[in-house]
Amino acid sequence: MPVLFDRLMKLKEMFNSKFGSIPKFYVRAPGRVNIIGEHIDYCGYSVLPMAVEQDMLIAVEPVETQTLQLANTNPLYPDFSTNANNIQIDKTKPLWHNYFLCGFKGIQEHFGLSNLTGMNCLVDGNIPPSSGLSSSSALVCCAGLVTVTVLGMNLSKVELAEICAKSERYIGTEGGGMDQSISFLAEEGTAKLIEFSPLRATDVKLPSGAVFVIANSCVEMNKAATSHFNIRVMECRLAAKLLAKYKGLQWDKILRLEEVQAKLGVSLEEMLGIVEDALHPSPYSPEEVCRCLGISLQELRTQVLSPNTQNAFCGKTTIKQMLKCDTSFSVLIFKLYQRAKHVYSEAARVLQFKKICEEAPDNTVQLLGDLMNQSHVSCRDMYECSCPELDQLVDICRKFGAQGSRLTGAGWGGCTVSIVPADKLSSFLANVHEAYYQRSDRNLTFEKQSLFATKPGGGALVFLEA
Ligand code: ADP
Ligand code: NG1
Repeated sequence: MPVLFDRLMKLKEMFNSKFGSIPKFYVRAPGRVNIIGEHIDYCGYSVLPMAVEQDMLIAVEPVETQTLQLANTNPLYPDFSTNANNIQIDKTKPLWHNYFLCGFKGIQEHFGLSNLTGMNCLVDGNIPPSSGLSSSSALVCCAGLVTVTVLGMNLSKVELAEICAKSERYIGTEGGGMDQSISFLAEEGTAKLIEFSPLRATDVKLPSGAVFVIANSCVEMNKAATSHFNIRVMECRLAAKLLAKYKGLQWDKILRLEEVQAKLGVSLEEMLGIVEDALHPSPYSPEEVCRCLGISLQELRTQVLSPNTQNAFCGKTTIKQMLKCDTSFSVLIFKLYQRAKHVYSEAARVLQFKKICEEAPDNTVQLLGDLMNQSHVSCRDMYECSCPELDQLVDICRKFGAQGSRLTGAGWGGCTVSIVPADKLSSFLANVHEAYYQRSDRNLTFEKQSLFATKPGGGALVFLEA
């Protein structure tokens, strides 16, 4: 708390020199670390994250005019201002203020408001950006809570999480809702099982004999600036449709792999068998997908894929532009078997993880570590969302005492999370630091936050005074 208090005081001072007034209130929304359950939230499956201490803080003053003015304590993020009733979010450039605008617009649309007054906001974040700890969602959630507070409206945490999950998609990525849910629903001292449709969060008590350690590979990966993420979302959607068609379900209405399982009423293990029967390990071309579904390429583009996943084809923003983009379209391949295998097996690992935490057998830490290791292998080999630095870091963490280690968040860079027996923590930190971080070519902008033990933190909240 003293650290937070110091940050709030600095924010107040900086706000005063920037806007010439004192903030009326402050909002905080945390980042998160996903302990297990990667790339399955957008397939409808439960995930198991906890909030981290690092967060987004915003100092706010409502104003009489319609101008929304945004400033940031970090000079990397330039000032921005716009009319509060004409919010434009440019999907082609994920500039920082666009994440704020996502949260703002989500609330504005939820209440159907068109005559909003403006506000002055100063943002201060200490979550390493583009590192899988959800800096972007913390900013979207913080902005959403700022907007609701200025409007004097009331929304439940679940409603806020759902609105912010939907509105972050304005930036162009088709995320599933884990990050916004934990940012609002987190509670100090407990990880959460987050389930979707309907959204709910259940406490998961982590073992007392172990510590969760985050290590940053120092490779940044901005989801909205690349197409990796949306291509995976698209592959999962296509896999769901092919599996549904194979089993004689009405495939055109199906969007997520979880819906196939629910409609068939079978277990996750049985779904893995169905994937073996229905899909082949060699990649699918768009033409083969169309043949399997009995549709044309144009129908695949316009009716099966959402606007955000269509963009993944070639970065074109409209269908018209995309239809001209045949080269990028035909070089695309879809690894449907591998993606579906990852999703169904990862969904099962989340449930096993929770069960082990509840039953707490003598070898709990080892069993949880095994699941985390399996998760990393599946992310690396089946989902192909790791990178050489993450693989190296995971190996180093295991070598120096982690019972399990895996990439966390979207991947292709960013952080790992490891489960480390409490009595090995200090030697683990020293050895991993020496083995991974003492190289001069590592980008250590967030050096102090590159390697640290973390505990489940609390969720988003509003402070009236600093
Ligand atoms: P993450 O995994 O951290 O959510 P993303 O690549 O999705 O990564 O989002 C990172 C983006 O979020 C940054 O490029 C920046 O636009 C925004 N962002 C992160 N931290 C801050 C901050 N402190 N202030 C303003 N914007 C931020
Ligand atoms: P990151 O990039 O770690 O914030 C993204 C998605 C999540 C989830 C994970 C992978 C957004 C806002 N977040 O998280 O919903 O799909 O990847 O498990 O799109």
